[in-house]
Amino acid sequence: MKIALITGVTGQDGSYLADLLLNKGYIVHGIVRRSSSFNRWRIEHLIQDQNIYDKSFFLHYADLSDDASLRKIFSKTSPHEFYHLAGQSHVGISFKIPEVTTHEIANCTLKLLEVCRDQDLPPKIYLACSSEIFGSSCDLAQNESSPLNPTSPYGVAKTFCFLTGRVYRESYGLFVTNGILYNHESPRRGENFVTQKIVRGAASIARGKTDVLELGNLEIERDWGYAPDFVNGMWMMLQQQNPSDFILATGKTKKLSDFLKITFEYFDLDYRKYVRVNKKFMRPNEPQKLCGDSSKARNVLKWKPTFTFSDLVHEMCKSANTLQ
Ligand code: NDP
Ligand code: GDR
Repeated sequence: MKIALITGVTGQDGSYLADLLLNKGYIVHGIVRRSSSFNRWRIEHLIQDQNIYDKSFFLHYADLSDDASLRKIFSKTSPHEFYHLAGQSHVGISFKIPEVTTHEIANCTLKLLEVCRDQDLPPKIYLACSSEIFGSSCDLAQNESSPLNPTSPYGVAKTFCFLTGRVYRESYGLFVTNGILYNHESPRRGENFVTQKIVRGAASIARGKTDVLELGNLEIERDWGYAPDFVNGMWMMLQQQNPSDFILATGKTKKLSDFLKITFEYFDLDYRKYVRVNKKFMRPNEPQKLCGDSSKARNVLKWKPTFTFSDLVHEMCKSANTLQ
């Protein structure tokens, strides 16, 4: 029976990954940190399931900064697969808290690679890299060999993580796979990412609770996909014989106005009447457009997205519509 360890199990991707691995018959260990209010809503269905919780799904307290607890969890669980997803994940906020962002994404990833190296049987390792490593790319669609040109503290830290993963693979023969993932969204997306902010904002306007949605840069274009598709790709990467780097992306770039239009139409509204720009949500710098070329993942892993852009927006709108 395969054993997996996930950091960031309470997040969007970690929660879908736990669902996927449990469905495949894995024993899943997730790392959670202490916070003043409980934030386990994404894995609540697993915690409430008596056939799963503390039988095939286990939670362990730790923090990326707490070396002793992390080492103990590795000794106790001996994972075959290690999915490292935790860390400060908001690009805009990385400009406000650059040190903690860099510490969590760069230093703590390095530390975890060292912990893995010290295991008698090191696990296969997945590192959560990001399209933000390409930043303002000169390539129309980026592939695994595109130049690295990050534009935020978050992007720089993920670039460190990406390059360090390669160094540990090539120097020590560790199975380290970098997943370079483009934006992926879902009803479990955090509330301060733009897609969730838009669908929840539109739902609130439709219910008459608010009459305006304030956003930052409306001119950007992103390659938005569906999170469960991407999590499936993470698992596929660790089923390979050899480690490598893979881009996961739909290859189709959409404007923010496309997302707004489909969302507000779902609620029978015209977004142009409600959206205002507030400089508070602008970033000092960012890529204007990102588009991923996932040919390698499609050819080698046989991965492909199952959701279209409008499937994704509608799924998120449907979920936001059920909230009070
Ligand atoms: P989320 O923000 O939803 O989840 C982040 C997770 O990391 C949460 O479980 C959070 O715990 C945990 N975490 C943060 N800091 C610490 C810490 N110091 N110690 C322990 N746990 C911590 O992110 P996503 O699920 O969307 O993304 C997963 C990973 O993939 C991230 O590394 C992100 O940067 C990367 N990524 C995401 C993409 C996307 O589009 N979603 C695209 C490319 C990369 P808590 O719940 O307690 O806050
Ligand atoms: P991103 O996602 O920065 O790409 O990082 P986010 O949804 O935060 O922003 C996407 C784009 O929308 C613009 N934008 C706004 N963004 C937010 N959050 N709030 C706003 O009000 C707003 N108005 C406009 C942003 O400027 C940006 O261009 C996500 C995260 O999941 C990262 O962890 C991951 O690495 C990348 O995707 C790929």
